[in-house]
Amino acid sequence: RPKLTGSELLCQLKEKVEVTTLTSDLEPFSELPWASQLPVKQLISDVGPYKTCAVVSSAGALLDSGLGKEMDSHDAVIRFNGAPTSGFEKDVGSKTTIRLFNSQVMSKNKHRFLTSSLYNSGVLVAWDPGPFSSDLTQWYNHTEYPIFPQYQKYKKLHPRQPFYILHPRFGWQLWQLIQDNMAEPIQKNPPSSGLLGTVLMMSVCEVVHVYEFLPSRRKTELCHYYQHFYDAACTLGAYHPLLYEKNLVKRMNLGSDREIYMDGRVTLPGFSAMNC
Ligand code: NCC
Repeated sequence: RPKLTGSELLCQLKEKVEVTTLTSDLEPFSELPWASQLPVKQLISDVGPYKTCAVVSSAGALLDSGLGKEMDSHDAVIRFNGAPTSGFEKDVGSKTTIRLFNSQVMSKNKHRFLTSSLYNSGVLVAWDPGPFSSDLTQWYNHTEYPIFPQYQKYKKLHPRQPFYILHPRFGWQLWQLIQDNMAEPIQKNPPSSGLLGTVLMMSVCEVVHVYEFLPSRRKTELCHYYQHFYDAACTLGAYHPLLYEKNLVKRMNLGSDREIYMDGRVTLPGFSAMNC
């Protein structure tokens, strides 16, 4: 199979991967008493469109980047899991338009999902690894973490805050695209929150800048900019096919290698701005 060029890859992404979220009319949810807590419409029809967007990874290498102002100058900013801005504004900015997190964050006590003010503003988006078949009933009965009970509790506390749940099909479509463009078999786990969020932003923004997903000259084993914890797997991947995700993003980057090296910045076109 011939190796696709960057623009071919981008078009394949636009054609084959759809950012789908759960809506109240979807089975089996439509039959459940709490269905009305789910959004009526898809995230991508409710959110944006934005001109410029920033995707801020949680990598330790963001420390001392001094890129906070640049990140905040975008129309929308997405952050991940429990990544804070308070105390780190100089390096990661302070604007949070969308927060995307995995179901561990909603369930493990240490994250204080129901009470922490971190989650109380902006658009929330959650995901949990579903079965490869993306069968919703099968997933509903065997989620990895209790995403649905936690969702209901949160919605009771904050009924007006927009809160979406990603359809597992989105993650697996993205996984398939990665696999289709790699010479070797990759681990069968969904892509990381960082890549899910990047593709989400490509769906609602004209231009997307991704920060420190591809490691810059500041590359470090420090896992997160907000924690004293060192593990190279945070940057290279263990559970997630992170190395392959990064390979794909490197191939799709419209910016220069120097920008990656100096600032860890990647530039991707939004789907609406692409001619395929
Ligand atoms: O670490 P995590 O991700 O929260 O980071 C968010 C996204 O930033 C990118 N990243 C992060 C660190 C780093 N050194 N390099 C990076 O490129 C990745 O794209 C990553 O997705 C996740 O994807 O949801 C993940 O979540 C954590 C953890 O669950 C949460 O932080 C909550 O504590 C996972 N770690 C563990 O389960 C121990 C991690 O594997 C993936």
